[in-house]
Amino acid sequence: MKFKSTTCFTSVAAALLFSLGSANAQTIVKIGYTPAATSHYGVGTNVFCEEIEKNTQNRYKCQVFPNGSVGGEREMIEAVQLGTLDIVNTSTGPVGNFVPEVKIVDIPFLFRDYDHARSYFDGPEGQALLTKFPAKGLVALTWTENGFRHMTNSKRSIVKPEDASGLKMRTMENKVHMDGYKAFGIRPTPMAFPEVFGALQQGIVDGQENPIPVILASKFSQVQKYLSLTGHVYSPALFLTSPRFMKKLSDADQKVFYEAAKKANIAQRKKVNEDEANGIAQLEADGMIVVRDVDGPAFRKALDQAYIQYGKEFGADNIKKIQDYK
Ligand code: EAX
Repeated sequence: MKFKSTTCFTSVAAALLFSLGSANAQTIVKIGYTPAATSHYGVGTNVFCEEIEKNTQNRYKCQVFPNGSVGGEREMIEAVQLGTLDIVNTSTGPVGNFVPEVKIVDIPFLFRDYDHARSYFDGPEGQALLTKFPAKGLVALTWTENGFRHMTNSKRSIVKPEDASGLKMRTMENKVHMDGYKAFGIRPTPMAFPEVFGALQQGIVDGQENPIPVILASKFSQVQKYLSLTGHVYSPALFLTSPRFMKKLSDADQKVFYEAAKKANIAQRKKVNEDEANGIAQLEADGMIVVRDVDGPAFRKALDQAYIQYGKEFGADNIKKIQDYK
């Protein structure tokens, strides 16, 4: 008798707890990126998180890992595939190693300016690239933006490729970039982003290249004297998750995540615009010597041979199609 009533009580309590639990169930979404929380990645990610929290009535909540605190971009993409991280806001730096179709967009001097790049990625070709990810255990929620990359170093002002020649520069783990930079005479040293500040500080490398928003947020002015506005390559970014993660969401929640990513992209690009407008003066005020009148044609010319190689690898027509995209 006693036994029976205990059992009864236990099952009622369990049922009650279960229903309370499911009413309040909150799923934590782990999301990471390499730059600081103050960066354009931080701005975009915060908008994403606010949107999913608001539009799922807090059934989903972000746990954000900025500063490469859970790894560099390659490691975070692997973690997303494995399911130990839910989402990464990453540049395309290492992405071509996972989804080869993306490599073509990393060719130096492919995009003229922000309008060109943004309209390409928002257009049918850019959107079609996003469909290549599921086959590789990834889902691309949206393109977003890192920005046009510029060179910094501790040795000298770079105006033309000869000035860059011989410098040991940290690059992303991206062969398309490295092939181009070799043509400038640079000695490329691929390295994950979380190691870059230390490597610059210790003189393991002379320089690095990144967009203004990254240079700012990473305080590279503390360890680099010279900034040249080479704009030698556009660096796209992506919100990546996995098919496994998406399958756990209802159709309505999937829509919320896609819409949140779109809003995040708008905010992230806006922060890039602001940093482009104000950041260079800030870096000068921080003591950097800035070269604005870079010899663009000489840098482009230095890539003639590399472009022949790119043409063989990606198809000269495909490259031209992107360059001519309107
Ligand atoms: O994605 O690794 C890099 O240089 C990237 O530009 C940076 O982490 C932002």
